Amino acid sequence: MKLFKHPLSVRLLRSVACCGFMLAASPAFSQTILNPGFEEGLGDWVPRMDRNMSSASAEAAHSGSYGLRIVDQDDKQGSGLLSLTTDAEAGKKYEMSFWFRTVSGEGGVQVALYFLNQDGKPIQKKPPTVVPERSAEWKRVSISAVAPEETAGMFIQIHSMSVGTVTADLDDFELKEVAN
Ligand SMILES: [Ca+2]
Repeated sequence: MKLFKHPLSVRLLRSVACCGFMLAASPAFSQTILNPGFEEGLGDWVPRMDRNMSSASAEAAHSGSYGLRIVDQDDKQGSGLLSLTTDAEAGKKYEMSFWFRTVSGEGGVQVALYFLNQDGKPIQKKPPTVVPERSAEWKRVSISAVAPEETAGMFIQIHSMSVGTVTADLDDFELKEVAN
């Protein structure tokens, strides 16, 4: 029986998140993604090379009071936001979903699901990634993937692509095991 949230581990994860993908050596990850609807601002999300492009905004809410708004006005650089790592097991299939809409701009936003080994390192060079099509209306986007061998955890990366500018809203993330 694992704890839903282990405060010390979460602090460790936060303290090392600035240094790339090195996460806590002895994982005690939460079982589900924390703050999936941005109701607590960017709490439990980790900006990484974000350039202050990601923020929680009432205008970006699909449900609740807040959502994630990405304002990328730089046509050479993009945003970066990571979820905390959650439990995952090799061989199990996981579905990541979220709601998305485009406010303005032609640039893309890519959302990737990284699987990590026990050392907190990404296993795949090219993680499962989805780039939602432009849509002025909210739409649900999902992707599923089987966790590769050696998987010990997983996290979500939200990145507005470096080429092009875009303002986009994302909300109501969900990450769950599905039938394989
Ligand atoms: Ca929300």
